[in-house]
Amino acid sequence: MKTLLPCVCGCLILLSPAYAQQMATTAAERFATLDRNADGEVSKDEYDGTTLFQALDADNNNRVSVEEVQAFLGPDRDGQLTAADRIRVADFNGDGELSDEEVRRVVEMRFQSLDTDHDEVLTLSELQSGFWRPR
Ligand SMILES: [Ca+2]
Ligand SMILES: [Ca+2]
Ligand SMILES: [Ca+2]
Ligand SMILES: [Ca+2]
Repeated sequence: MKTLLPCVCGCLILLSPAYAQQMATTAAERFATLDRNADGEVSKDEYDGTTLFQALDADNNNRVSVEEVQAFLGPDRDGQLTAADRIRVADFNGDGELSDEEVRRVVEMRFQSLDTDHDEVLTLSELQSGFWRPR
């Protein structure tokens, strides 16, 4: 996967110049986990809860923490849910972290609402800005 990163990063910089620089490389790396054919976008086929969970769970302890969501989404931006808020939206059992089951449950309902330009694929910026909206 590492060798594909320059391509992915290049696409992201074109798509989102404003915050591409402050976005951690790790977010792009994790997006690349979802983007299996490395075209810089995540299609419906590529977007599934298990893969997203793996992309989020940076330390592979089978729990997604606030910090891991934060790292994936990048810095909080004005008017958006914080990483902690987003965890709460999906955290059905209220333990403050997400299991793969909780991630999958949310993901199943989410593709359409994340795909804000309705081109049937998700960019990293679509994924980050819409991730776990309350509705
Ligand atoms: Ca793809
Ligand atoms: Ca973890
Ligand atoms: Ca939980
Ligand atoms: Ca789209």
